[in-house]
Amino acid sequence: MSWWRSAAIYQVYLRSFADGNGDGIGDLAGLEQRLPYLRDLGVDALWIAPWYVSPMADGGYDVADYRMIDPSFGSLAGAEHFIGAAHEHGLRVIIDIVPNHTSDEHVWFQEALRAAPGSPERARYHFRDSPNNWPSRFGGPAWTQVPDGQWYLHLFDAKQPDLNWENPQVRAEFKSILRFWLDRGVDGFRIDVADRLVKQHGLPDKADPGNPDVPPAYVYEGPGAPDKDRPEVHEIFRSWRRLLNEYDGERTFVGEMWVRDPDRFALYLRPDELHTAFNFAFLRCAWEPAALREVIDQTLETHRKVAAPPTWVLSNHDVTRHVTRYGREDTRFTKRVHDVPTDLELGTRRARAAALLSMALPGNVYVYQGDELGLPEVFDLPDEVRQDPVFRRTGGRDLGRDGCRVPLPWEGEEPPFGFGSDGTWLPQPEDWQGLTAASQADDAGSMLALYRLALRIRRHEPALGDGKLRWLPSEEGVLAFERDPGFVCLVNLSDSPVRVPAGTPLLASTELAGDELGPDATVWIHTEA
Ligand code: TEU
Ligand code: CA
Repeated sequence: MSWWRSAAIYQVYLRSFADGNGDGIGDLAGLEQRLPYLRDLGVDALWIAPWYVSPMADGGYDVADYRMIDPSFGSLAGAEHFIGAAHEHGLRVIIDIVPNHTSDEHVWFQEALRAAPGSPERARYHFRDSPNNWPSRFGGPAWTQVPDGQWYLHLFDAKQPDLNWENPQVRAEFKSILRFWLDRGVDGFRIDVADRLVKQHGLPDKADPGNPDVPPAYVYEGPGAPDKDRPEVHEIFRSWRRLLNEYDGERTFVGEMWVRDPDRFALYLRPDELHTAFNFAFLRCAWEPAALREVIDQTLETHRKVAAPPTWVLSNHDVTRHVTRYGREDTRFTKRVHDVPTDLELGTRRARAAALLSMALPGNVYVYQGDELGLPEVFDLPDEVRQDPVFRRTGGRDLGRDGCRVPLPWEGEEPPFGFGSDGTWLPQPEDWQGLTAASQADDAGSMLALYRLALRIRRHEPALGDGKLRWLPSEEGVLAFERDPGFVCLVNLSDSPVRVPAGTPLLASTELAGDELGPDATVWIHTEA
C-alpha cells in the first residue's frame, strides 16, 4: 500500500522549529540536526512550510523565487542535503507550493509594475482599471492601486498579488517548478489554497461581500462564489497529476481547501487529481460525542466514494492550538480573541484523548509541531512583535496567527529554551520550562511520551492506518469503534468514568483505574475477539 494512504505526517513551520545558527529564526540546519528527534517521535513524513526566498510578509506564503531557498533558512544546496538526510532517517519530505499568488517582490510582479496597462506582463496577474467588491481574506479590500491608477487583486495581503490562472505562462511556470523540486527528490507537495486559483471569468462582484463586523477570514461563502472553488480549477490539478505520475508513483499531493460542502470537497480527490486533502471539518469540530461522530462518518463516506484516504488534523499554523481550544466552553475553532476563559489542564487532557482518537482513525494523521509537546496558544504577545498581516489588516479585532507559531522550547529553564542563542523571532512565554522536549523526554506521563508511544504502536499495529472502521454500541457520551476485529478505540467524552471492554489495554491517554476509563480520555485495547 502506498505510504501516503496511512502516513503520520509532521508539519514543520520552519522559522519556529529549530535554529541552527543562533539568529533566533528556525532554519534548515536546525531542522537537520533534529531529524533524530523526528525519527524517534515515529512520524513517517514531514511537511515543510514554504522555504523559498520571501520578504516574509506572510511567513513565507509570499514567494519571491520558487527555485531558491530564503537565506534565513539556508541555501539550495542545504535543501538538497536536507532531503537526502531526511530520507536516510526514513522520513519523506512534502514541501509547500503556493500557486494562488506570488510575493509583490517576485520578478514577474516587478515587471508588471514597470509595464503598461494591458501589457503581457500585467496579464500574469489580475490588473483592472477599477476594483470589484471582493474582500481580502485577511481583512480590508482585495484590491490595491498602483501609481498609474490601475488596481491589482490580492485575496490575501497586498504583498501577495494573485496570479491569473487563465494565463498559459502561469500554468507552464508552475509545472516547471513542480519538476524542479521533484527532480531534487521531494516526495510531494502541499498545495496552498488549492480551491482559489481560478476566479470566475471577468471577476464579477460578490452577491454578499460579507458582514463588515466579521473578520473576513471567517466569512463562509457557499458554492457559486466567484473567488473560490470554481469548476475550472480541476483541470489544473489533472494536469499536475499527469506530471506527477511520470515520476515513481509514490509522490503525492495534499490539498489545502477550506471547502465545506463534502461533495464539492470530494471532487478534488478524484483518482486523477489530488491524493489527499486536509480535513478541516475535523479540526473545526467541537469536543462533543455526537458532533465528532457525525464528522467522522461524513468524512469516511466522502472519502469512500472517491477511494481516497482521509486525513485527521487537529492544529496547524493557521488556527488556535487545540490544547487551548479544548480548554474552553466553546471547543470549536472560532475567533482568536484574548478574553475567553481557558482551562489548560482540561484542554491538555482532551488533547491527549484527541491525539489517540486521531491516530486510530483510518487514513493519515497530521501532527503540527508542538502538538507533541502540548503547547497552548500564546495570547500575550506585545502588539509590536506580532507579524501576522491578519492582526494588522483587521485592526487587531482578530489577534492573528502568531500565537500558534511561537518557536519551540527544546531545553533549559528559560527563553530561548535552546532555540537560538539570544532572542527568538517571536518571544516565548517565560514559563515553558515544563513543556520543553528535554523535560518531557524522560517523563512517562508527558505529552511527548504519549505521542512517541502512540506513533510507534500505530506504525506496527496492522489494524491502524488506512482501512475500515466499525462503530460499537456504547454508553451515552462514549465513542467506541473497532478497526480490524480485536482492535478497539474507546473515547470517553462523558463526565463520568466508563468501563473498558475486556482485553489488553495497549495505551490510554490517562491512567486506567482498574477497568475504568475517566472522562475526556481515550484507550486502545486488544479485545478478546
Ligand atoms: O491559508 C489559507 C486560508 O484560507 C487562510 O486564510 C485560513 O483560512 C486562515 O488562516 C484560517 O485562520 C493558507 C496558509 O495556510 C496560510 O498560512 C496563508 O496565510 C494563506 O494560505 C495565504 O497563502
Ligand atoms: Ca537561524
